Amino acid sequence: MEVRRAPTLLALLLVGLVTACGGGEDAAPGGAGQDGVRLGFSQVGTESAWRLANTRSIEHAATNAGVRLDLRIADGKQENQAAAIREFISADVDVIAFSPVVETGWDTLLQEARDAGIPVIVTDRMVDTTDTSLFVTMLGSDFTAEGRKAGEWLVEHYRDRHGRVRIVEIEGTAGSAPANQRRAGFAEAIKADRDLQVIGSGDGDFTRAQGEQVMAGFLAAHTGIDAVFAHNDDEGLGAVEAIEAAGKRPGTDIKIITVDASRDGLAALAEGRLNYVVECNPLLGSQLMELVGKVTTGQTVPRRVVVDETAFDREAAKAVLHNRQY
Ligand code: GYE
Repeated sequence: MEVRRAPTLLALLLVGLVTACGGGEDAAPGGAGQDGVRLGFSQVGTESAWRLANTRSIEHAATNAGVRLDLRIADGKQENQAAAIREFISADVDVIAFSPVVETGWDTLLQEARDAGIPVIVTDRMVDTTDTSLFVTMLGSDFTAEGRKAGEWLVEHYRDRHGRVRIVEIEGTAGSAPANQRRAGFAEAIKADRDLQVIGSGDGDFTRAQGEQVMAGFLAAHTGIDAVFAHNDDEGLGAVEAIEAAGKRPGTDIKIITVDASRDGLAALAEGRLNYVVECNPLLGSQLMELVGKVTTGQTVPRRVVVDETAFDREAAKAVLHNRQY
């Protein structure tokens, strides 16, 4: 396996070695056409628990399948992804896969890959392109459905309450598919009850630190916030800290809904500091390797592969927490 990484990632890799042991989902055997295939994969960054689990999943699945993985981490910058993808093209890898930081601005690059005859698999986050034949398939979650599930929980929770419900939204990275689509799905669902109103929204960049900062700003600017929709667990956990620092009880005085269902998110839910967590599964490695095998052996693949997901309330979180893989 050819893996080039920035030295700063060493710490993350060590964490990966420690926590990877139970990794059943990545145990798919090789032999499905992937052996020896050279895959260039451009990853978004290291912003969240989800992202670290996703990277680990892809690394393990590549090892198991005998795929020679060239992994590049873009530190949340589109230009780094563009540079990595151009290097993959010059190195003439067999397949390129990437999780685009933001949705737009990929057409030229995808065209360059096509001109070089290298198939591209989009994973996790969708691209917004004028020509969808520029990539062979997209493997990832339905973010709109995730946002909808978050909104539906609020509609249900406040069903018997009359009067305005003040919601603040901590969004994911501006311009990213999960931020755009979770926002849209959520807005669509809360339309069912006119009392539910988003009174503020800010970019939490999918990190705990930024989530905390954005929430502190909301608490300073608004009184009587009832609920928070954070686009991922990390932001939601940052919001928990800001709420506690403001002398309020997260989960009780202010309801919090998040997305991902990482171990930390579910632990906070089990403790009652979060109220509802929508699942977004990062363990995409073995499915990605399967697609890589099919693409390189000329088999047809579906245009879109959607990941199965659920959502958790407090009791459900308690039930799964003990063997959560990420
Ligand atoms: O929800 C967030 C991560 O693209 C689905 O990115 C992914 C999102 C995930 O940083 O935690």
